[in-house]
Amino acid sequence: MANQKLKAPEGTPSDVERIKEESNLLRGTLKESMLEPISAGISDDDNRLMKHHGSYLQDDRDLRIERQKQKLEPAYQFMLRVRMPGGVCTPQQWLVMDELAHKNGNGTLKLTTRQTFQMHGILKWNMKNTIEEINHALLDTIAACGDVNRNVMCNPNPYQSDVHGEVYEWSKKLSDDLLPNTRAYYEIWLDEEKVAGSPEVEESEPMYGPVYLPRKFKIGIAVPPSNDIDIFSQDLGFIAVVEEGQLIGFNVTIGGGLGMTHGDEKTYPQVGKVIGFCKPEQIVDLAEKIITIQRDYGNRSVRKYARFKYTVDRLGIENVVEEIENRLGWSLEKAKPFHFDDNGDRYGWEKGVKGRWHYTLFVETGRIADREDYKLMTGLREIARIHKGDFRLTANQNIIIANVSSQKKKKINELIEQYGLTDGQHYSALRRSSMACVALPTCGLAMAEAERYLPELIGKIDDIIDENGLRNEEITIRMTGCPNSCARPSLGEIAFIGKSPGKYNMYLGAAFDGSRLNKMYKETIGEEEILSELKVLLSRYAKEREEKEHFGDFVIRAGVIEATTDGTNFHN
Ligand code: SRM
Ligand code: SF4
Repeated sequence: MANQKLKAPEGTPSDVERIKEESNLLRGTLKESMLEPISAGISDDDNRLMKHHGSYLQDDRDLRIERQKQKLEPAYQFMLRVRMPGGVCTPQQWLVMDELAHKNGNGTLKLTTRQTFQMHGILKWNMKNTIEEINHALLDTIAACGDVNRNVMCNPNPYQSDVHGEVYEWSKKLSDDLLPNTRAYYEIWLDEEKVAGSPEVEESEPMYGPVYLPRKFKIGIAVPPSNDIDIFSQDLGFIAVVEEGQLIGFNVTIGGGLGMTHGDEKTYPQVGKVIGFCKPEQIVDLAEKIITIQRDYGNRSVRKYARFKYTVDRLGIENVVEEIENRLGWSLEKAKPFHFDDNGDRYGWEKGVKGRWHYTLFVETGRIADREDYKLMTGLREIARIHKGDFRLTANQNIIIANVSSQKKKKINELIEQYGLTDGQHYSALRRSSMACVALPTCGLAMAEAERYLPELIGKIDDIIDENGLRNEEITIRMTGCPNSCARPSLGEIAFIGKSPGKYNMYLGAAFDGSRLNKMYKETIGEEEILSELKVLLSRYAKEREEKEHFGDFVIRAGVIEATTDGTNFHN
């Protein structure tokens, strides 16, 4: 029986709802569109569906104006995102991605903030064989984007302890169990015979329903004391609780999410709230029930108000928890104490369980490419050729060469040195703690540069850092080209969100452990002002900070900005 306290918002369903409804479980006319020979693009309707298959139609924005002048259609190309729970791949899979990036993409790979690969610049005619080859390598792109559950994140180093390994298995299980049922992906890209309408096979989406979710849905699992996956930014988060070396269950968070729209106060970033504790074997059931609540009560008229965080706020968290428990038929236990230290990565060699070694490499802005003076892509390819362990993509856009035996470590180290691959130790700790989203030239929503600009800006901030003796101070710094917040800027101690070319809103004061949002400090400023503001702030920080005080905490104590008031600090 429907819960009387809960109501879905009224309003005409958005166009995307119609497209999904008419799509015959995400098929639409995608297959035909991909074969259509005249345009390098596809229709808007098919592009909406394409996302659920892990891809977006984009155009090279650097070429837009020139092509308009020449009366050419935009330089259409596709971005492809892999589904890879916990960011784990084998050396063979790495080599396939590397080869495809050169053969069909723009010759680079992007390690994303949700621990997976993106390839850019794929032409329509190469999409099918690219997806086929990814699948032959036992990876896929299903549900990497779209109104479904996305890549499930988890702490990237399963060899850190047995619990880390166990948690990784749960992230895979969640990812697999929450996949859509439709065979559309297999028919369109992998030549599976059409099942829809055939009398033998009943195709349905018992959990998602025929129109899927009102919006994307994100799940992550953190293993304290590391909050490297930014648990509080997830729609649904699980915080591992370990007693005497055993995983006894998870604290559950709901309602996190960071996207917003400039100037629209009805949109906002928000950290998830802890609602209780469950046992490991209960998490799939719990995730399914929460997803069905978002399916039933999420906003289907206005997409920018449709994320689960808004559903939770509109319905009231107590009512949502009550509904979760009604649907489950059991109750969550009281949350257990937990503590996070930071939301960054630990670089360099580390020894894990079973005597295996792991090397975390610093990958600035997550871009795997060869530059004239830094052959990162070639170096990693050579490592993949001899590596017998695996690779782990981190949520901070870095990579772990993981599970290396003591014998292999020497050989891998030789390659690291030969190619000058770096764990970032010779950079400032600020640079090592940086993240930037893709933004220009591929992202259609970018208002300003991010990936192509942040490294340069940090070079200039580094001068101030050095003047003040702060080279080894870890301060998280994040930049995005727009307020959609793909590099989780609201959880950076210093953050920049693009407003227009060269102009950013500047934010300060997030917690170093990712548990408190930052606040806007200056609006629409350019490089000169950014540097002059930071000159004052960093010099004050160097002189006035208390022992072990993080920059994000300092700016609040010093009254530079006010603390956020929504009770977001979870220190126990
Ligand atoms: Fe994102 C849309 C890139 C993580 C919030 N994101 C996009 C699109 C697809 C642009 C578009 O819709 O046309 C970007 C593609 C750019 C390109 O050229 O590749 C894009 N998002 C990324 C990635 C690749 C950034 C990166 O540099 O690593 C990340 C891919 C993650 C993955 O592997 O799945 C990425 N996006 C995020 C995150 C961070 C996270 O999930 O941990 C967020 C904020 C957290 C959240 O969801 O609240 C995020 N992306 C968005 C939003 C805003 C959603 C909202 O709540 O309003 C959009 C826009 C949208 O969905 O309409 C968006
Ligand atoms: Fe694009 Fe904005 Fe996401 Fe950056 S934050 S990748 S500019 S959508």
